[in-house]
Amino acid sequence: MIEGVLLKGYGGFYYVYAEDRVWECSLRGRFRVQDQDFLPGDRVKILPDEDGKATIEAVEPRRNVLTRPTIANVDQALLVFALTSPKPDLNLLDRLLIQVTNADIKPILVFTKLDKFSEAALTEDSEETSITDDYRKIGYTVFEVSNETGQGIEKVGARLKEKISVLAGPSGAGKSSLFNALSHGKKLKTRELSLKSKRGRHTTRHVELMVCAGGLVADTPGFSSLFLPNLKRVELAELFPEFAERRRQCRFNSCIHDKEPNCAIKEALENGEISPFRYEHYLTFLQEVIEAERRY
Ligand SMILES: Nc1nc2c(ncn2[C@@H]2O[C@H](COP(=O)(O)OP(=O)(O)O)[C@@H](O)[C@H]2O)c(=O)[nH]1
Ligand SMILES: [Mg+2]
Ligand SMILES: [Zn+2]
Repeated sequence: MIEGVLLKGYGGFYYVYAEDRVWECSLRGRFRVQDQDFLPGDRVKILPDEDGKATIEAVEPRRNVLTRPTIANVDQALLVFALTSPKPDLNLLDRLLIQVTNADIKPILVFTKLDKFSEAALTEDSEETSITDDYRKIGYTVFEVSNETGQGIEKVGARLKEKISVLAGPSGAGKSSLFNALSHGKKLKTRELSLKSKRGRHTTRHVELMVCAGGLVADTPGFSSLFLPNLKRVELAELFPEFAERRRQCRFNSCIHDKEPNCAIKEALENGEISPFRYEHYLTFLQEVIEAERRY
């Protein structure tokens, strides 16, 4: 038997990546009887037959399950945002960071359109280069790339090897273009191509993992808004790393860094050690968490 990872189920067949190739698999009878569901990302054992196909014989327990898109055993999420056109929606980025971190998935920030951004920075003096520095300072892994020129692509590719990754971010940020720049095989439709084929903007239809830069990657349709996961107010601050590391210097143990006196987070904000936009987003999310608490 060989160990592999399920890429997708389609039309009663299952496609499994194992030993550097994709196997078309059917299910052992007992799985059908048990009505067990399979998800992309499931680690399976397959038994090859004479005609190069195989049957799925066993499934490993899942380490985690991401919803929307539904994928099992996700190692990391590439949060893809354009540096410019469109301007990055940092509220959405911080929301995705909360969601991904709370699901125990490592976030990797990838800012695209570096080529356009560099041009813009030459013509007008822009202050936005500091966004990437802001997130690096907090401790996040941050890459800046151009899917057009290939700048920075190799470094991102090196992070994908032997991992299961998902691409998330708003539509138009360059997720499909990034996937194409990273992979040397199968190409995904980018927005331009999809408009040509008159099929609308939502070209990314079903969930599937694809082989890319020595790892497995799922492209996702763009998120435009996202609800926060079910959190308590103290848990929210824990998901802001730059707050979590200072929170024990707050006067009150139960400090939620809002109106309390002697708050280490507000002091760090005043000293310029915490970015104002991060604190602003924190307060917005805190309000949402408090409102959600009231509803239950
Ligand atoms: N100049 C430039 N354009 C890009 C870059 N990445 C994506 N684009 C363009 O941005 C548009 C949206 O890209 P797409 O990959 O479809 O975004 P998605 O919706 O996130 O999958 C397309 O017109 C791409 O050609 C980049 O790094 N530089
Ligand atoms: Mg796309
Ligand atoms: Zn505090």
